[in-house]
Order: sequence, then C-alpha cells, then structure tokens
Amino acid sequence: MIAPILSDEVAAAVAASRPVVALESTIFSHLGLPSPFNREALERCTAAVRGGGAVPAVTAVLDGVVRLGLSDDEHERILGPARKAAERDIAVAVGQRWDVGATTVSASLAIAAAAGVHVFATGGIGGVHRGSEVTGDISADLDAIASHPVITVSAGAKAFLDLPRTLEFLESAGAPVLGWQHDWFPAFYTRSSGLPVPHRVEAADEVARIFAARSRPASGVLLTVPIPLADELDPTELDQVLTDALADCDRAGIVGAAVTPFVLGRIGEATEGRSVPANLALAENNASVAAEVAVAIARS
Ligand code: PSU
Ligand code: MN
Repeated sequence: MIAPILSDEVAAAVAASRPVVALESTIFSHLGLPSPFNREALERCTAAVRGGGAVPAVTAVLDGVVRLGLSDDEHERILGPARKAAERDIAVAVGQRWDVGATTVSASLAIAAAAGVHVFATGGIGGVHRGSEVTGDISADLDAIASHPVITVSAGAKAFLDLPRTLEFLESAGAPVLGWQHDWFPAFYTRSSGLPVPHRVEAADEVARIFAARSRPASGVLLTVPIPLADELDPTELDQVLTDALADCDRAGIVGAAVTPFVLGRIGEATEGRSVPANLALAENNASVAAEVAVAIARS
C-alpha cells in the first residue's frame, strides 16, 4: 500500500480538515513543459492555490519515497531530470529507489487518496488515444479518475486524443464529468471540443454537494474548466499541428508511455511561443478553481 510522507504543512491541514489541493509533478518536469516555463508553471499554480485559501501539495517520488507536499529544495528537484511515474510505476519507483519520479495524474490521484486529500488540479488529463482500437492505448489517468475519491480539475484533454471515446470511457467507468460554468468538454488549448459536457455546474458548493452524493465512496469526479477566453488558441491552426505531431509519432515508432511526452514536445515546437503561455494560463486557472472547490468541501 502507498503510505505517502506528508510535509508538515500538508499534514497539519489534512489533520484539521483544512483545504488542500494536490498537484502532479509531470507537468512541472521536463516531460510536461520546457525550462524555464516549468518553473513558472509551478510558481503560478502553487500561488493560485494559496491565493484561493488552500494548501498546495505537489506529489512525487523522491529517493524512493512517496511524497505529498514538497519543500522549495524538493520543488527544485522535480524541475530537473525525472522519470515519468504513472500509478502502477509508484511501486517500481519505491522498490528501485528512483531519485526523482515525476507523478502523472493517475499517480497523483493514488497519492492524494491515500492521504485523504480530495481535490487535485492539473493542466490536461490523459485519455483514450486515437487508434486505440488497434493499439489499446488508453491512459491510466481515466481509471484513476473513476476509482479514487478525488475531484480532478482539468482543462479537459488535448485534441490529439480521441475525445469522444475518452468521454465514453468515463461514462462506463462511472465518473461524473462536470463543466465549470460551461456546456462543452474543453480541449485544453480551446474552450470547446464540440462535444457536450454531461453536466454544467455554476459554483464550488455545487461541486462539493455532487462529490458528497456519489454512490461509491471510492470513486471520483472530473471537473472540466475551459481555458480563459483571452488565452484560447486558434482551433484551425491547432488541427494541423496535432495531425502533424501524430504523424511524426507514428513515423518515429514511439509507443507506450513515451507517446504523450513525444506528442506534447512536437506540439510545443510547432506552436512555439503560443502554446506555452496558454498552457500556463489554464493550469493556473485550474489551480484557483480547485482551491475554491477544496474550500467548499472543507466547509461542508
Ligand atoms: N497532457 C498534457 N500535459 C501533460 C500530460 C498530459 O496536456 O503533462 C501528462 C500528465 O502527467 C498525464 C500524463 O497524467 O501526461 C498522461 O500520460 P499517458 O498518456 O502516458 O497516460
Ligand atoms: Mn498510454
């Protein structure tokens, strides 16, 4: 079983049922964003959580120990070289004493759940990949969202994934999918994928009530928050970029856990200066909505 070591600040907040927002570390590692923007993302997300009245708790595996809530020096370590750790890899990272395991959404949800933290914020979740009917590539994030008692706050998923199948998977797995003051499932850089979100919500206390009313105690909720209007990218330009990135991935023969970092890297290169500011803005915005939700849950 995972028994994460909590920072003093996170441990005190959990013990007193004060609001805490867990954050993943893959997004802040070189696997998620290029330097120095990964540092900026970390600073803006943690500040947004604090600004909303909650305690930020970054997840990671450091020196083979599962951690929730890091010191400044430890934050520094996840900005450097790191290995991607999904939920199943936590056991390996512990058993093999990895220096720095950068936790994905699925790993972060497992760690948050083990510590009794109920709100988690990220940029975008993994999903069902296009062509999954052949490759079987479905992110472990989806099962984790459905099967840990945590609310995941994200800007949907990037459109290089198969978004209709991603929504179908979440429906089958039994995870409610909510749209924050919005009727459409967001596609990360753009506010709408063109797919309706099953349920629109207006406020954090509504999300807290929905979370409290789940039929299965060990299940989660996905709260999707569209990128702020001013930061949205042009969908027609993005279409071509995503198509090219997927073709490059195929040509390079990339499979498995390497697919998402590879495609993210290609999108970053092709859109140069535009995608990074959008990514930072949506991650920060998600962190502040997550703080609101954590405050509402702590009150309820
Ligand atoms: N999507 C993004 N940015 C990311 C990721 C996904 O737009 O950084 C990362 C997250 O850590 C997510 C992981 O949990 O990729 C999913 O990887 P995979 O597709 O291999 O499950
Ligand atoms: Mn995969």
